[in-house]
Amino acid sequence: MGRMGVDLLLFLFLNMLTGITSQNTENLTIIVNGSKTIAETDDNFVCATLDWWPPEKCNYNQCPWGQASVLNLNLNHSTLAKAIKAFGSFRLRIGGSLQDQVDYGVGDLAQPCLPFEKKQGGLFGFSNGCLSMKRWDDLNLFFEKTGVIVTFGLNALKGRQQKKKGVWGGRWNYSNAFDFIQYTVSQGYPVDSWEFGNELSGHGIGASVDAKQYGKDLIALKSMLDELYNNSSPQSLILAPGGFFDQSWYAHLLQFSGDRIVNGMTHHIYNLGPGDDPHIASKILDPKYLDQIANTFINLQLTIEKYGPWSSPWVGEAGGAYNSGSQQVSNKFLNSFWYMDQLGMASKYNTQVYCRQTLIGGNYGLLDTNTFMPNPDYYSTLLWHRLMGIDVLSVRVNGSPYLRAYAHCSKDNTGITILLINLSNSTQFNVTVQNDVGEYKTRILEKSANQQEYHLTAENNNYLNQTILLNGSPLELTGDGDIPSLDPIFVGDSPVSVGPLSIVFVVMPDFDTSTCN
Ligand SMILES: *[C@@H]1O[C@H](CO)[C@@H](O)[C@H](O)[C@H]1NC(C)=O
Ligand SMILES: *[C@@H]1O[C@H](CO)[C@@H](O)[C@H](O)[C@H]1NC(C)=O
Ligand SMILES: *[C@@H]1O[C@H](CO)[C@@H](O)[C@H](O)[C@H]1NC(C)=O
Ligand SMILES: *[C@@H]1O[C@H](CO)[C@@H](O)[C@H](O)[C@H]1NC(C)=O
Ligand SMILES: *[C@@H]1O[C@H](CO)[C@@H](O)[C@H](O)[C@H]1NC(C)=O
Ligand SMILES: *[C@@H]1O[C@H](CO)[C@@H](O)[C@H](O)[C@H]1NC(C)=O
Ligand SMILES: *[C@@H]1O[C@H](CO)[C@@H](O)[C@H](O)[C@H]1NC(C)=O
Ligand SMILES: *[C@@H]1O[C@H](CO)[C@@H](O)[C@H](O)[C@H]1NC(C)=O
Ligand SMILES: CC(=O)N[C@H]1CO[C@H](CO)[C@@H](O)[C@@H]1O
Repeated sequence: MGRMGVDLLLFLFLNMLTGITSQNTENLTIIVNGSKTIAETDDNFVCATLDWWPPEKCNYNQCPWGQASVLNLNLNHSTLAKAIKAFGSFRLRIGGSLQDQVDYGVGDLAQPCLPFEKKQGGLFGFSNGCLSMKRWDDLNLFFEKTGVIVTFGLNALKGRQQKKKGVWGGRWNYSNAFDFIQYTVSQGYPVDSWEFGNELSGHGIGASVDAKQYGKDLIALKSMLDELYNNSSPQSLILAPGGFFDQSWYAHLLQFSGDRIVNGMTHHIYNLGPGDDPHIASKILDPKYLDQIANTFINLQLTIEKYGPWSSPWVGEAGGAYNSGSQQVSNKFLNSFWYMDQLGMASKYNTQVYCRQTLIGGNYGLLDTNTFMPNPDYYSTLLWHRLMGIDVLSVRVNGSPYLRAYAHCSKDNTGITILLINLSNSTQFNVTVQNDVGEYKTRILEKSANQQEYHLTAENNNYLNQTILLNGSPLELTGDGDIPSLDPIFVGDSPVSVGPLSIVFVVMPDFDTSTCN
């Protein structure tokens, strides 16, 4: 297509954005403070999980897991590899509810090594399951080929007994974990981080363990890693407890494990309620509702500052709606409003990594469980990964609470990138960006042509569509099955038009800050 064609399309697209709702436009100013970073994330902030649920896992009369388990996912599917490779490097956390029922098929437990089965009275209704070393080899080959950075969640219930309903006691028996990690180290498989346990903190979900015992077991895990890694290979991090934030339990864990044992305090977020909740859509579009979870981020940050400044917060698992997600919302464009807002909010409070439940599996996969096709959240998070750098800047919005804004230094570029989320279904915002130290608008004209915009919208304004549009065109795999390129539009030095129910990334290479290069 010639330059004329592109310009024509751009013209039509902008008219479309502004045309629909020209009757309802508000000017709005956002002020970015570029003089200081307020937080910093890990280089690989974006992360997703691979869970253990077998095909028999069902909720609300649906069984949305198919063959998407660590044990049975088709690692040869070309879309899977392409989708991961598009990130350059991609964090994957292996874990989930059944993690504390996993045996590793090595040493004493090499045979028999069987998958999970439905079991009356079993935790979460399932028996123990086993990860064979053949499957672990296949997974690691796949990780190496696709550029995956691995977090592996260990079974932290091994050796403990149920004392009373839901409460488990006794020491962790690490002998099987020892054999597994020893095998992993001997094969040279790089595990970035070992996470200890899943949802055993506080009152627990299926089971809970006392923070004091948990802390002691983490010290044992640390000395085990010191021994096995033997200073020869780069040592992995320790993450814990991979549960729901409970202030006193988390504080106790840091106190009882002690200095420099836990590198990352992982917590889980399911703030949209159960997957069959009919109000998920209205919760996502309600700025007051979205703000509620900020308290969790703030309190975790304070707890770490006070009791374990050597550690940092991670979101180890977040799926929005729990019990496998919502069939109506989790795989639709609307979910990106929750998800992008979460990434923005989490990074403001120093969260290092944010793992989305799931990469694939359940209703909340970034990829569709059956077809492996990318869902809307796949594309929005790919844009985040490519555009948002690690340094977080503070932003103030002067105007409607329905326009939410986050700013980071750009990744691989000068200046800043702003994420704008318009929760309003009726108002278009014309957004002017100001630098708190001066007028951003005083840039010279030639430079302003560098401003790049990525507008994400839904087909026919239907936010429950599974197709996401970038700058007016649907994002679909190419004829060769590749992830499409994600191209910006250049609109020059005008306010940014943020249409109703849209998500916009704006890259401003000429935004002058003292902190971003
Ligand atoms: C909005 O801003 C434009 C300039 O970008 C200005 O012409 C217009 O008067 C403003 N509208 C309102 C309602 O303030
Ligand atoms: C911007 O950040 C700097 C450094 O923290 C602070 O001194 C200044 O007051 C901030 N400006 C605004 C408008 O918040
Ligand atoms: C995947 O590919 C490998 C070789 O690349 C092959 O050994 C294996 O059987 C394949 N698995 C499936 C499920 O197709
Ligand atoms: C731990 O489990 C192994 C089997 O995996 C068993 O041989 C060993 O006796 C157990 N250790 C303790 C202290 O119970
Ligand atoms: C640790 O490394 C040293 C020197 O590289 C080696 O002699 C020793 O066997 C190693 N120990 C273990 C437990 O691998
Ligand atoms: C906007 O949302 C409100 C409720 O959230 C609804 O009543 C109204 O019909 C919607 N308007 C449009 C134009 O879709
Ligand atoms: C908002 O921006 C659009 C596109 O630049 C423009 O057509 C419209 O007049 C602006 N509205 C206001 C109120 O400034
Ligand atoms: C969703 O979008 C697709 C393709 O863009 C379109 O064909 C379909 O009709 C839309 N579905 C709904 C329910 O709006
Ligand atoms: C001021 C404004 O635009 N309010 C609307 C924001 O969007 C929600 C739903 O998306 C509407 O309910 C409000 O009326």
